[in-house]
Amino acid sequence: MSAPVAIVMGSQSDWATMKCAADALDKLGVAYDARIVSAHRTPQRLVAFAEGAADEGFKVIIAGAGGAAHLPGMVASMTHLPVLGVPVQSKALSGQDSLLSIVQMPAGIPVGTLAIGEAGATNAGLLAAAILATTDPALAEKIKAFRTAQSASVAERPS
Ligand code: RP5
Repeated sequence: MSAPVAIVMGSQSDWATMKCAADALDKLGVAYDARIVSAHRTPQRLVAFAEGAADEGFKVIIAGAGGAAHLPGMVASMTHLPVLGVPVQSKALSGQDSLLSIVQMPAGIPVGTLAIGEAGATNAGLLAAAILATTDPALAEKIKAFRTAQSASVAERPS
C-alpha cells in the first residue's frame, strides 16, 4: 500500500523544519513520502506531483515553504486532496512572509495553514494523522494514547 501522506517542501533547506512533520507521523506509525517540489525552481515537477497525487494514493498533503511561499496554494489548486500548509521560518522576515503567502488564499482553494516553523510542522503531521483517523479507528486510538502520554509528561509544578 502506498504512503497516505505526502510531505513536500520547496527546498532542501526546508527539511530541518519539515522533518518535524515526519517525526510526528513516525510516532503514530503513519507512512509518508517526503519530496522536494519547488513552485519556483521546479514548476513542472510541481504540476506533475499535484495533478498525480490522488492517483498515487495520497490522502493528505503537507506542503512547507518559506519566503514567497506559493507551493501549498499551487498544490491545492491542482488537487482535491486536503493540503496543510507550513510556513517555514525565513531568514529575512522570520517567516511572516511565508505565513501570509500561505494563509491568505482566495475563497475557493483552501489551504489549512499551521504555525510558523517547527511547531507548525509538528502540528501538520498530527493534523494529517487526525484526518486519516476519521476513517481509521486504530489510528484514532494511537492519537488518544499520544495525547494521554503528553498530558502525563507535564509536571504539575516547575522544577
Ligand atoms: C523557498 O525558498 C523554499 O521553500 C525555502 O524556504 C526558501 C529558500 O530556499 P533556499 O534558497 O534555501 O533553497 O522556495
